[in-house]
This record gives sequence, structure tokens and C-alpha cells, in this order.
Amino acid sequence: MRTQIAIIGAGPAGMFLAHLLRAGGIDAVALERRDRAYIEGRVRAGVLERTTTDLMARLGIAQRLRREGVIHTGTNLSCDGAMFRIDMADLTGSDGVTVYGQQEVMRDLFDHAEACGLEIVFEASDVVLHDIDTTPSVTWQANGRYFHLDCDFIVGCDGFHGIARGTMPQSATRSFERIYPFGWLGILADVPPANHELIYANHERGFALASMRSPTRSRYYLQCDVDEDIAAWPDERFWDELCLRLGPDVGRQLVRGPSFEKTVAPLRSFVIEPMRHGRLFLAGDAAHIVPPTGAKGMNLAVSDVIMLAEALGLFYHENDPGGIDGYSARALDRVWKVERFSWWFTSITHRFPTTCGFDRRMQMAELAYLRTSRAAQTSLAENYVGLPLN
Ligand code: RFL
Ligand code: PHB
Repeated sequence: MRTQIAIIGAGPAGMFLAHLLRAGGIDAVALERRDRAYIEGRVRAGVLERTTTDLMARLGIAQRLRREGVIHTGTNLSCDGAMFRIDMADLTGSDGVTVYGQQEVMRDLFDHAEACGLEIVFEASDVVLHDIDTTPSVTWQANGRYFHLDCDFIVGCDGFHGIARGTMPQSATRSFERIYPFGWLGILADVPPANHELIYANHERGFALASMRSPTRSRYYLQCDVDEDIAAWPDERFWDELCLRLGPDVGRQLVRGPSFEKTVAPLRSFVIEPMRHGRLFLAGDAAHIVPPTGAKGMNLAVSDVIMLAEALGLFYHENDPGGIDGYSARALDRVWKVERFSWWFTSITHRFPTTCGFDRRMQMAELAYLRTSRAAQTSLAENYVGLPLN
């Protein structure tokens, strides 16, 4: 078998890339370890930047997004229960962001892939990349059979725990990492959200986030220990703690109900440089991780693959290798800015085990500055709605 681009992983990065390549007349095959239902069931991102929603429109997969996505023109910060709003639309001259779950995005991507006959191999096990410096190929197993695919390039879109990044020689790469000493305990519940927009809360007991998936489905997070025992968090304890951290005004609006999803996610910042070795490119979580505080992970995966698809288009249609040669530097320039924002937003909103009186006062001063300074709010807003593609 032969194709131009072998894509490893059919998460947001892999599927957006597959669609972009198809739209650009480039052949691709995506290999995915899991099945479709598993990927659509994974509860993850909730906030889409304009770049992501524009891309969905360009690919012709925005019908449901237009009907069901909820535009948020502002977001809210709270410090020990006192809340203030950042009017993102006014500050940036944009629409703001769209609340539409990653699960819905994946469903739209897969439905459209089926309709236009994109080649996705689900449940591909033992995926191995070969000869990434010369004439690349990929092998895998499925249904008890062994497969071999020759290609021009491989793109690792296989997430943080994938295999593509590890195929690059260690001597040719450098990675940068910060592991945060806490996680997020997240729940979903079919109750109306406590507030019509998101609330990022810094409380002395720890961070809390009030988010949503729709007017009838709420998504809430509490900062917790990395090795938190979920069994120690029956719903009532979760709601009580959330009420405390969001403060009495919001707490009074909180509608409680049974949760149907409860998981702990660790928080990490990570970048590998460069994002290309030989004929292997990396995109999305395979190359970088941000803590979820800025709602950036999936959006960053999208901006990577937009840049990569442009570069591959130049290579195949204009015979110009400039795009693929510049891909890593161009993508990393934006990645580091988003890493900075996600790290900063995490550091002013979370309780660190080492936080001393001085650190806490610094956090409170950051939030007090944000409450009153249009310049500070504009900086947050332009990052939150999404930096332009460089
Ligand atoms: P994914 O989604 O991890 O997909 C990688 C795919 O590769 C497959 N795979 C393999 N396939 C074949 N062979 C192998 N050896 C393979 N190894 C792995 C996997 O099965 C999988 O299907 O990476 P991708 O595509 O780069 O997308 C990244 C995003 O999923 C991620 O950044 C976001 O979910 C992060 N994130 C958020 N992003 C946002 O933009 N906005 C948000 O509001 C937001 N909230 C969040 C989040 C992530 C969270 N968690 C749980 C980590 C909230 C949370 C709690
Ligand atoms: C979510 O709704 O899952 C969500 C929203 C905003 C974030 C992170 C996650 O910053």
C-alpha cells in the first residue's frame, strides 16, 4: 500500500489534518489505535477559538456547531468569591469564543470523513514507524493481519502518550517540561450551569472552574491532588466544595444533580523542539501539552495542522520545500506564546503547596490589577480568544 501522508492518531489533530489534506488534493491515511466510539466518548475540551470554528466552516462541518454551539463574549474571574467579568468581545473586537465540546467536534469530523470516504484505520495495534530519515513507511496489525504502508511523510498526531515522538533520535531533540503539583477533578452533570458564562475561581482552598456543554449540561472542575481518590468524592462532597470555592453569590445559583462522569486529569506543560525530524512531523499533543486552564490544547492542535497542511500544499503543488522546512519554527513560535499564557493563567489561579503569604498576595494583586486595568484585561482577552496565526 502507498499514500502521500501517513497520519498516526485520529484525534482532533489527525482528523483536522486528514480533512485539510483531502481539501488540498493530498492523499492521506490515518491510523488510530482505538475505535470511533472511544474517541467520541472522551470528555475533554469545551472552548473553541475562532480559528477552530472558522476551520470547521471552511471544511463544511459547521452545521451543528452553528445550531448548538454557544458563543461567549465574556469570561469571569473570581477571587475568594468576588467575581468580575472580562468582556472579551469588546476588548478584542472579536465574537469571543464558542462553547462546543470536543466530543461533538470529533463526531462532526468522523461523520464528514465517512461521507467523503477519508481513509481511517481504527483499532490499528503495534503501529511502528520505519526509516523516517529516508524512505518512510508504517506497519501495524489489525484483525490479526499485518499491514505495511509506504509514504512520503509521516505526521505524528498521536497525543502525549503516542509513539511518534519517541521515534525521533533523542540527540536531535530537546524537551521542556513542568509538572504541576495538582490535578483537576472534573464532573459532568445534566443540570443548568450556575452562570451563563465560565467562571475561573481562585480560592484559598484551591482553584475551581464552572463551565458547561449546553444550557442543560454543566461541566465543573476542582483543583485536587494528582493522586486524588475519586471514591473519596461522592457528588455531595463535590457540590459542597464547589459552592465554597465559587463563593456564596454563585453558590446560591448552583443546581446540584447526579454526575455521570468523574475523572482526575494531571496538569503539565511540555514542548519538544523541533517538531520535525527527517520525514516525520509532530502536531498537537504529540509535540506539546498545556495545562487546561487557558482552554488551549485542542485549539493549538488545530493551528499546528493548519500550518502543516499549508506547508505540504506548497511542497506538492508548488514544488516549494520552504513551508515544510519552516514548519517547526513557525509552529513553535505560536506554541510558546500559548504555553506562556496557559502557564501564567494557571499560576495566578491555583493554590501551590509551596504558596507562602507573599505568593498569595502576588496572586491577589494580579487579580486586582486584572479587575481594574483595561490593558491587563485586553492581554488576557486576546490570548483567550486565540492569537492570530503567525
Ligand atoms: P489526542 O486527542 O490525544 O489524540 C491522539 C490520538 O492518537 C491515538 N494514538 C495512537 N494511534 C495509533 N497508534 C498509536 N500508537 C497511538 N497512540 C495514540 C489516540 O488513541 C488518540 O485518538 O491528541 P490531539 O489530536 O493532539 O488533540 C489534543 C486535544 O485532545 C487536547 O489538547 C485537548 O483535549 C486539551 N483540552 C482542551 N483543549 C482546548 O482547546 N480547550 C479546552 O477547553 C480543553 N479542555 C483539555 C481540556 C484536556 C483535558 N484533559 C482530560 C487532558 C480539559 C481537560 C480536562
Ligand atoms: C471545559 O469546559 O471542559 C473547559 C473549559 C475551559 C477550560 C478548560 C476546560 O479552561
